[in-house]
Amino acid sequence: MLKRVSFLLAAVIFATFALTTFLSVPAVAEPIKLNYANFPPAPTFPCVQMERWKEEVEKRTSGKVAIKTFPGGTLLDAKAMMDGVIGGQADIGCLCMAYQPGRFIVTNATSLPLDLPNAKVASLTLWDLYNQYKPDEFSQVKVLTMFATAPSNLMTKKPVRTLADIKGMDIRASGGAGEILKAWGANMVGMPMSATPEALQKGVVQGLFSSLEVMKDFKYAELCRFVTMTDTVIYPFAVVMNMDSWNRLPDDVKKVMDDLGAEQALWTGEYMDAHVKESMDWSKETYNVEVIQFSDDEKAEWNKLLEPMVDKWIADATAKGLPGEKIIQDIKTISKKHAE
Ligand code: DTR
Repeated sequence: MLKRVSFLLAAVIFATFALTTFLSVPAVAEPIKLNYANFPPAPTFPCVQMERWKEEVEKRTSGKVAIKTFPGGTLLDAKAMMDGVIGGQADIGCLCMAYQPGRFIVTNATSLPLDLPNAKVASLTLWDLYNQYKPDEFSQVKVLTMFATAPSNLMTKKPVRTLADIKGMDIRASGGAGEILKAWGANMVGMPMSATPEALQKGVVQGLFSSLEVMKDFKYAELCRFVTMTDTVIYPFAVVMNMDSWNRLPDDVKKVMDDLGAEQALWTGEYMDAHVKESMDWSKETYNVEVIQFSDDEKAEWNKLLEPMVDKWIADATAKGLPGEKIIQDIKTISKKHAE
């Protein structure tokens, strides 16, 4: 009897040992949770790229990281983005650098009239430029990626065919591109994209100046039945991360994010270029939007008015101790390389 009890006891001890040692499932670690803030509504391109990045990071880290996204300014709005991320209100934030021309001088040089041909070339150029200069204004954050819009065009309620048509017209832009509208004689009304639908609805502005994917994504085609192709400047964006949140990440997660930097710039540029085409097809089909193309002479007149802008930027940047001339030259060289 005693023998049987001790045998049973030994069997139980052995089974427990075997279960815990060989069969035990390692405790499932809680995923690292990160908040990602964005300012425009969910269907727009900054948020589409955000969802793509989230999915890729979660997939490539095998669920080690869980990212919660906040589109539509629900966590941080356009103007609070950079400081909100520095201060830790969000772990990650997407910002339009062109909204703060004086804060991001080097990277905003890409939004000068330098003929960057499309979002893909502009995004790759911007990412290279950032990595070459690593400007001080980013020293408090980890930069995860950068990308740019397609070139900007005019979307208006009334047709703009000549410089006389745009004179005095209230048109919305933001940041450095506002100077372009002023140079053409428009009355520039400055506001971020997120405030524009209401301004158009209420008639505060008669049109806007931006890349054309917004005709569909914000349904501007409903109100703006005319598009004038100026193919002017791109807008540069950055995705930045709070430095403490970055430093807390394990090395393998950091590597996944680092490896995604250039890839995400390319993905977003290509997405944007394709989406502009889709948006314009939709606008023409749904609202019969007219696309106005300049003659060569008309285009030359419009471009001439922008010529002083680059020289002025170089002078201002140089006065602030930056190699203004070299930055412009580098943008031209890098973009030419990517365009080829
Ligand atoms: N062109 C800039 C930036 C921009 C272009 N498309 C979107 C969509 C959502 C937010 C910002 C932007 C602008 O006009 O603000």
